[in-house]
Amino acid sequence: MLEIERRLEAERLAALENLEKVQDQAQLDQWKQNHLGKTSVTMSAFGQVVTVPNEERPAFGKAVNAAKVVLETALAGKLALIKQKELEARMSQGTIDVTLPGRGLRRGRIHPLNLTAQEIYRVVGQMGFQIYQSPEVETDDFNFTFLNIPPHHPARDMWDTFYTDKDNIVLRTHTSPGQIHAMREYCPQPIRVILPGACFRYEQQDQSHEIEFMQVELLAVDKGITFADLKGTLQDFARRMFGEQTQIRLRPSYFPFTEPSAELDVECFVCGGKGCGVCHGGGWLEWGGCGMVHPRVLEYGGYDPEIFTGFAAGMGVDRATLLRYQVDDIRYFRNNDIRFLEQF
Ligand code: FA5
Repeated sequence: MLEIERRLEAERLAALENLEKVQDQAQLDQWKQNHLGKTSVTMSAFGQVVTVPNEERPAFGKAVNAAKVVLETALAGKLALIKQKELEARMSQGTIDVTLPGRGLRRGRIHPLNLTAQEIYRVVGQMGFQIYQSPEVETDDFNFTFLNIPPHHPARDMWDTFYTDKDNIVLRTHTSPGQIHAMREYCPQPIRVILPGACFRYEQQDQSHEIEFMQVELLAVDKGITFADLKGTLQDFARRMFGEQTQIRLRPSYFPFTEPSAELDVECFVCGGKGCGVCHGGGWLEWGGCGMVHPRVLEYGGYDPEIFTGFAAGMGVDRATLLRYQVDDIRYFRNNDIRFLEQF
C-alpha cells in the first residue's frame, strides 16, 4: 500500500469519527471544510495523481475517488438527520405558524384545442349528431383499404402515417376509419354521428401542419340523403360555430372514400372575405374535406348502396382553433408553454 493510501484510510476513519460528534448545521459546515475542502487530505490527494508511477495510477485514482464518495455520502446522511432533528424541535416548540395561509394551487385550464372541440360538440349536438369514439390506433384496412384506398393506391401517400412493429397496425391519419366502425355498429339503422379525436401524419411540420392534430368527422347515412343535405348541414354548422354571417364554399376535390368530393372553405372571419394576411389575400380559409360516402365504403360498412346514401366531412380542430383565436402557428398548441396556454 502506498503512503498516500495509508493517509487516506486514516483520514477516512478520523473524518467519520468526527462526524459522529457533529450536532448542528454550523458544525457540519466546519466538518465539510475540514474533510472535503480544497486543502483537505482527501481533496488534495487528487492533485497528487501525477506524482504516482504510471502503473499505479488507475488504482490510486480509484482509491481517492472512493474515499471522497464515502465522505460525501456520510455528509448527506448527517445533513438529512440534522434537518429532521431541527424540524422535530420546531414542531415540539410550536414554532410553526399554522395560521399562515397555505401555498396557492395553480388553477388549471381547459386546453384551447379542447375548448374548440367542446364548442363543436355543443353545436353539432344541437343539430342532432351523437359523439362516437373510435380508436386512434387502427389496422391498415380501416385506415386505408375499407376507405377505398387499397394497397399500392397512390392516395396512400397523401395520408402517410407512422407504422408499428406489429404487422398491419398503424396510427390513424384521419378520423375517417371511424366511419366504418360506426356503420358496422349501427347498420342497417340510419346514422348521424360526429367522430372526434387525435390523428397522426408523417408530415413536415410548419405553421399549419403538425404530426399530431385533432379532427372531427361528421357522418350521416340514411335513405335519400343528397349533396344538398351535406351543403346545408355544413352551412348551418359553420354559422352556428363562427357566426350568423359566415359563408362557406365547396371546391371540387378528390377523396377516394367520397364521390363526389369537395374541399370545405370558410369565409375568412378576420377580414370578412376581403382578403388579409390570415387568408393569404384569398378571403377563404380551408377547413376540411367532404363528400358523399363512396358506394364501396357503404358496402364495407355493411349498407346496401342501392338503398342507402350518406355524406361525410372531416374538419381540423387545430386549424379551427388557429382561426378562432387568431394564433399564427399551430405548433404552439403542443409545446406545453404555460405562457401561451394561460391566455385561454
Ligand atoms: C382528410 O383527412 C379526410 N379524411 C377528410 C374527409 C372526411 C374528406 C370525410 C371527405 C369525407 P385532409 O387530409 O384534407 O382530409 O384533412 C382534413 C383537415 O384536417 C384539413 O383541412 C386540416 O384542417 C386538417 N389537417 C390535415 N392535416 C393536418 C396537419 N398535418 N396538421 C393540422 N391539421 C391538419
